[in-house]
Amino acid sequence: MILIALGANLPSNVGPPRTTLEYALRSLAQEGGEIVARSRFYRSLPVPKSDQPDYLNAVVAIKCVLDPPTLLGQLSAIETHFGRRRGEPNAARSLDLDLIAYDDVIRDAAPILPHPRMHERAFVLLPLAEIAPDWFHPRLRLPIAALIQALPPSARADCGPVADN
Ligand code: PH2
Ligand code: MG
Ligand code: MG
Repeated sequence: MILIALGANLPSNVGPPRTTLEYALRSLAQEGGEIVARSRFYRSLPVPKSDQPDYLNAVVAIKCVLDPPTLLGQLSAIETHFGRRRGEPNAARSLDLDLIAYDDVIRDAAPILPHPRMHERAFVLLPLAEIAPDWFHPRLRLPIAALIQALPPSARADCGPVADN
């Protein structure tokens, strides 16, 4: 299973975050990433806390024949297509597509796999648990339920599904 996390908290050249995420998924499918599952869309407070707009986040599982570096390049090209500008780390963005995990691959060169911060992020773990409740972190050797348990309670409170899914 290949897992991609989507996020946006600024409008893009096609519209508000919800529209951008839906278009980005369409692009991903057209570029050979067959989407096999999509979580609901979640609204989350920016991490770290800031006065940025709230994020819209989701996680999808795809099937794809590209190797991790090639897939990462394709995700980055889709971000650029939807007007993503590279700024400071954690700057507000119109589209973020992160490669979270690629089967059980553990990689120490870019793209680091699983994504090095995914296990600290409610906005990745909660949607991921929806589509892959049995997922197991191959490096930490922990199931997703344990990763969610380990989140601070506030992190879980700051992230929930939107009403209109
Ligand atoms: N992405 C970040 C930094 N902070 N916070 C939330 N809630 N959602 C994100 O997708 C996110 C973030 C860097 O990619
Ligand atoms: Mg990110
Ligand atoms: Mg990113």
